[in-house]
Amino acid sequence: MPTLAAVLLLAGLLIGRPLRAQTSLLQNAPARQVLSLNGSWNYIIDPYENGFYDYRRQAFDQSATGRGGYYDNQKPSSRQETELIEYDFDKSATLQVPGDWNSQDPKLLYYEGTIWYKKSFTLAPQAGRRYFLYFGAINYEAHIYLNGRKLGRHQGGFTPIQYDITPLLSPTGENFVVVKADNTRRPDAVPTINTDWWNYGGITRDVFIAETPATFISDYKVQLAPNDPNTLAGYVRLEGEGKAGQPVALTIAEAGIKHTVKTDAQGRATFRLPARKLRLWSPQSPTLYAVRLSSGSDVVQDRIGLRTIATRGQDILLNGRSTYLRGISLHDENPLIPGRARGAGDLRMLLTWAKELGCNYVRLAHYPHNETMLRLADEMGLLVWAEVPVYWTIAWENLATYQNAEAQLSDLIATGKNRASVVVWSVGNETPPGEARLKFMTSLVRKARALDDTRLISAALELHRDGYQVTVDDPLGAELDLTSFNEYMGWYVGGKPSEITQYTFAIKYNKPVIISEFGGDALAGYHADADTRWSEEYQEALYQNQLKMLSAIAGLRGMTPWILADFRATRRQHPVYQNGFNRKGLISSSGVKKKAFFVLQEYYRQMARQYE
Ligand code: GCB
Repeated sequence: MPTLAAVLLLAGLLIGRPLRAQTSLLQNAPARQVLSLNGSWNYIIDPYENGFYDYRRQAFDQSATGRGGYYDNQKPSSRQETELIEYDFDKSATLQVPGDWNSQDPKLLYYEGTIWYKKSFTLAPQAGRRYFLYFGAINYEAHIYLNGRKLGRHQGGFTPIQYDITPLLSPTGENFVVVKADNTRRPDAVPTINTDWWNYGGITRDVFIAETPATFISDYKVQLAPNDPNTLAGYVRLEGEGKAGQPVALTIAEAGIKHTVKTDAQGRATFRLPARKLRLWSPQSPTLYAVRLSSGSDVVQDRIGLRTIATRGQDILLNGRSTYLRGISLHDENPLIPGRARGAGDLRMLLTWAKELGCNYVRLAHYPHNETMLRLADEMGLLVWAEVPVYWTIAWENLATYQNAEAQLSDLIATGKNRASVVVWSVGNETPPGEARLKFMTSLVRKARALDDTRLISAALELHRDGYQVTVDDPLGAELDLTSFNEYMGWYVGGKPSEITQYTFAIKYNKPVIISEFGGDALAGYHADADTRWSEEYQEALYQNQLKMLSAIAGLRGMTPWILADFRATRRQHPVYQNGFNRKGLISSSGVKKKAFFVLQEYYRQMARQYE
């Protein structure tokens, strides 16, 4: 009898069989020579998946010819319409990419299902060059085709997707790419069907074609060795025919570093170098060094910050100094659209608000955010908690679900590993204790450690209560570097805000405590007394008393209250106070700061004085 694991694996391979394996992600892909495919894409709404299955529900792309789906982008061969073609991308409306579809057309606000996208572009391939089609993110499942040929299928709405398209580009230079994007929620997906954020669909991040020489630097990591400010450590990897035994030069001119390594048979080389008198990266002084890697004709430039992060007992040590994480949680959403953040402008607005609040830290909840966000955090001096959407009730027993979560975690780490801002990898949020979940989450923690030994690993846990006694003893906590938990005293539980100062915390682990969430809803502009829910005064009192209550925790080293700004959430249905928004923001969906914003701002001023 084959094991369940073997059957699942085989099923996954057959169903998801890509015609072209996804190539490992190019490090720093946007810094390559790129042809942007952002802008207008024609689209077809296809709730019946008519462009994917025939009328017997057989997938066209699994048929003998592989033809028949909308990805053929068929056109009548003569001006007279003699052939039966029931779609026409070029005569269809357009959506802007990057961007979710929900916020671009009122009839798509609640849409969950398939939308086809098509973009034509001109690119004549040059001999000796390689071309990679790169999508920053597509939510949730994508089938991707170039010139009618399938590149592959990808699951997961927040991580990059990349294919080597060199052999498929048309010699004439005229090409088209078609994407079937499907945001249908599924119980065994990551995240699962139940979340407290909007299920924005579509091609939500940048799309481009990155060009490299035939042999090229595909990956690198340049960071300080764990807990060692005087040693630079990392690796580089080449791909392509000449990848073995090649010299690769690493230059950081401002730090006086010039070092050459030679790749092994797999195209890999590691390095460990003394690096003295570096100006270390920190929120107060976010120094970024110009880093240059070159091999043969390939050159990649980056701007990299160097810092150490570690824990000692209940302290978090940033560059060896005890630090307090003055944080805020945020979604990858611009509340003013409202919709997914579309690029650097939207993201900078969010981080500027966080800086105004007095933050040195942000929790990028609950899924991988845009690579641009991590770079902005580097530049603006904000530490980052980065997370995968292992949220609430995942299908813990399903092997394919685990593999999916692990792939998303690996891609998150691949994308963020050179960013000084990122100090915490989080493997999930509010997952219910139990044996299968512990196994699943522990495997993710170990995977994260194996991939990156230079950052802290955590997860947002839950607590339990007995009278005024709160206990945090989730066994997963033993695996983690930080004790982080969400608590909603004064909102979901625990009585009114004025009562919550009576709670005391028993925390099992001798580790830094970072409160990953607390908060309550307030409708901006609604004023009442501090016992009236939804009022700004209620939220203000909740923050005042939360800060009192939490300050009694000896190991408290930071927090990321929920949340910077109001955000769309389908579960939030109160017709007066919510209207499809989670109103726990300190800033409203029209950009107005609520009273609680100033409570937290004042507390962060004090904490900055105490720790800096
Ligand atoms: C939580 C979740 C977060 C929700 C929040 C809320 O614990 O982690 O995703 O949005 O509570 O508002 O209920």
